Amino acid sequence: MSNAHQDKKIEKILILGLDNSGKTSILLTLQKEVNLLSFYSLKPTHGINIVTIEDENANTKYSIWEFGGQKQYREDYLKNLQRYTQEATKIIYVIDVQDINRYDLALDYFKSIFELLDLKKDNIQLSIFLHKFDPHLENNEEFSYKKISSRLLNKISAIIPPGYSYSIFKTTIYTVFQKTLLESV
Ligand SMILES: Nc1nc2c(ncn2[C@@H]2O[C@H](COP(=O)(O)OP(=O)(O)OP(=O)(O)O)[C@@H](O)[C@H]2O)c(=O)[nH]1
Ligand SMILES: [Mg+2]
Repeated sequence: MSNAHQDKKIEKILILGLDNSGKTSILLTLQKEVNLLSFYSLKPTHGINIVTIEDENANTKYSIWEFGGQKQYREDYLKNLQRYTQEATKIIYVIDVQDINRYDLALDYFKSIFELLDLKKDNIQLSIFLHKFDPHLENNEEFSYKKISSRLLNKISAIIPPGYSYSIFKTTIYTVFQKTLLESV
């Protein structure tokens, strides 16, 4: 029997963000879920949900840890954060871009996480997903680069110490479906 399975590199990725920001949905898209109904019937995640995804081509196994974002859980994680980040290679922080009223809460949670971690020392990459950036928002003034910069981007960069590199992505479950449609033509 081949031992290729054991040779796979394991990457531990943590996904954090407020409740309802779209973390489980992002996990589903990573698992190549294409049935829209699966996204509509989602329930809040209780505690931590760990999913393993294998990438045959990259010979890598991803262990993805979703941290259910409801308030009672958030407080708990912050008490034990160092334990969870052990051996993590990447943190994805998800912000629901459509939930403008909760931007400040999302930024507060981000700040609390960041203050407890030494990402540079632990060699953890950071990505921020501005999620639910659905196609119809692209031409909406409320979500223009200027508005997003003053409400989110500038505040994010003020939280992150200078010299620490991170990536910010606009994400939405809908482009996955658009892509699927195009590819199948
Ligand atoms: N418009 C839109 N809705 C989305 C998108 N992604 C997820 N949703 C919806 O947002 C809701 C919450 O999604 P979840 O993935 O369960 O959110 P979560 O961050 O896992 O929530 P917790 O587990 O409670 O922390 C669901 O009704 C999804 O269908 C998106 O890209 N666009
Ligand atoms: Mg969830």
